[in-house]
Amino acid sequence: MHSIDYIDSHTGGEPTRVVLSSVPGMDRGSLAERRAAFAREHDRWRSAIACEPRGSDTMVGALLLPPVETGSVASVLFFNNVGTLGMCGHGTIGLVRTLAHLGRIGVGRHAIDTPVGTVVAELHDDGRVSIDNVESWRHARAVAVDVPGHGRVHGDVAWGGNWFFISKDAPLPLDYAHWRELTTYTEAIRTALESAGIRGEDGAEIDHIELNAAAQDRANHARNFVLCPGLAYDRSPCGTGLSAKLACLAADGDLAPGAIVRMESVIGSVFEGRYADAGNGRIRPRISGRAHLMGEGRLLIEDDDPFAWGIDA
Ligand code: PYC
Repeated sequence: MHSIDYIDSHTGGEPTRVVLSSVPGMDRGSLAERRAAFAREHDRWRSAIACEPRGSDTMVGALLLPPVETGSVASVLFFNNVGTLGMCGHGTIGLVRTLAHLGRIGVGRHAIDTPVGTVVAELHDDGRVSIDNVESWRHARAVAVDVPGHGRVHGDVAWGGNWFFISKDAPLPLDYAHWRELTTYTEAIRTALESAGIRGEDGAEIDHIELNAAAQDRANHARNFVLCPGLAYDRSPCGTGLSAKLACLAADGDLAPGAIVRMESVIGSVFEGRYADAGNGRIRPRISGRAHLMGEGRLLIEDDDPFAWGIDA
């Protein structure tokens, strides 16, 4: 029998499962190499932790590792029901809440290493968390893609720690009541991008699709719907998606450095975003939100359980 200690939190409704136990093969190499090794050789641990019956398609796992950079407090590898993630904004906010709960960090700034770079998290004294995310940029503007059943859809391709296609072309209001139709629509966009060979830099797959619309709450500036790689929609306003959106707003000259964007998710949870100019057409986004603890415990993996390693394993 294997056992895995974890702490669950949610950030704006999107869950994060911080994995405190060690997983085989994760003790050497750069974080990018460990991410690749986790996917290649230890994928059953991902599915055991994130997939049903212990997890769900919304679950983001956060494998907690020792820091690799001098001055960092921790490293983290994020994963979900289908694979690994470069960065995860809501997940980092959940990780910071968890590290504070464990007494490993206090109020202040803390560097955290990820496979796509080091981010700096600030735990505020009211419990909110701000993340200075990895540098983000727009790769391509107003890309057109023909989506079967929906016609031509336009959007920007941008990096915010993951690759996003960001569009204002939405057939329906971005309401919780329409999450099924919006999921089907954004999945069709994703398939069409893949068929058309539209990718991010260096041929990277665009595995997140983000729709943007006006906010429904007058206190906010915009609302999004984000389809995650495993085809669940993000309950939070998606920290890496907001970072990518800030890069597009900056590239269009529609948002000044330091100006705040309050982004609602499709369930109405809110992240605040702003950016600093990083030069060369890039920005350094700062995303703020709040996570709440939900549970802590020990996952058990019995050898004779036919679904020991998760339903997709
Ligand atoms: O907050 O960056 C994020 C995120 C990515 C996937 C789910 N949430």
